[in-house]
Amino acid sequence: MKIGITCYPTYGGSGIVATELGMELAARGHQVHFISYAHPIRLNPELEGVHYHEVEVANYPLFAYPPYCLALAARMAEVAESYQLDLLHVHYAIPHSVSALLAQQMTAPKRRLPFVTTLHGTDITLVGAEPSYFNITRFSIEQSDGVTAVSRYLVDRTVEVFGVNCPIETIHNFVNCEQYAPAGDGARRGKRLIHVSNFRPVKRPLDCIHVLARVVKETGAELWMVGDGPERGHAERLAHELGVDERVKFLGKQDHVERLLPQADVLLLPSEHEAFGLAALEAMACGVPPVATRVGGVAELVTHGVDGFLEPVGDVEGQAARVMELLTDAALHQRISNAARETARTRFCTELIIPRYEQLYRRVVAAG
Ligand code: GMT
Repeated sequence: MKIGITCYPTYGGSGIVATELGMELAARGHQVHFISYAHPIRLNPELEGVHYHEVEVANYPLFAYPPYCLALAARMAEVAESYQLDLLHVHYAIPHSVSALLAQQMTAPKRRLPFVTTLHGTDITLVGAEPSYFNITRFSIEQSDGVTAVSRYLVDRTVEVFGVNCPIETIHNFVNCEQYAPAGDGARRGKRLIHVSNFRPVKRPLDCIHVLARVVKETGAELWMVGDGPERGHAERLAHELGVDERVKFLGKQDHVERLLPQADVLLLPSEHEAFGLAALEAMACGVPPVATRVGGVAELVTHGVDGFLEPVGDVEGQAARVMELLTDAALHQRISNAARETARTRFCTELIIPRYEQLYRRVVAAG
């Protein structure tokens, strides 16, 4: 098939899922066209079957806000016609599904251009629920030819918040278990915690510093903070205030987290909301147990006490207690690590999830 994919190209779960999906589809023989304002960070441009089309947003003094949504729609329609696309697949509803709807109408006289919208989380739980975006988000979801969400939780939230009555299919996030794998020698790595996020307040990165401060004395642990965003400065200051700055390394944005994760012992995911928790899945595939919060769709991935631990939001004492257990009890760590890898391999690997998208594409195209 010839598939157009649109996503946010920067660091963020939805863009990562869209990019990995596109590359997996190309590896299966599909022709994939990424349409966005910048080259998606994880996209390997050398891959056979992968194309990238940049959206240029012309500015003018009259525009207080350059109309990206329109430029994107026009580019989608142009690429669809030039490359005879079978469908568009947009990730994150706002504004991508609205642009796809416009592109569909622009191309309608010549060709049918169905589009699939994948909901990722904050497009529903935070941004989409804002009064100024509410109606258009609901409208563009209902107008989509296929809608998926990354967890059952997010399906329920979408129905609850927006009252949409179109079918929404749960297709969980996935991980390439060959690329994301435990360190070769199987040896314990030491006492290293890792946090991977875009450092937005919803991720509560400061909680990671509080957790480290509670375990550092007994364990001598260190913490790798991977990513960047608005909370980074606060996290750095807090590490200094709590006297653990020497034990925290801020690595900034990283393109190859699959090389960092296997070097850690525990992943910290203390988020306030999480529709799925891709960072936890990637860690689990590497055999790194997650200590996460019991929010949103995380429990669809992590089974408490089996392949990771789930604690309440903001309960840094509880999270620190779990980290202590994992860092001081080698048998427990090994058991949870093995189970985490097994969960990733048997429930969320690419071989299981990508065919679900292919089936949906075939259905949506055949519906015409
Ligand atoms: O908030 C983020 O972490 C980024 C956001 C995004 O859309 O870029 O992530 C969401 O999508 C990820 C991929 O599907 C999910 O794993 C995350 O749980 C979800 N984030 C939230 O719901 C906060």
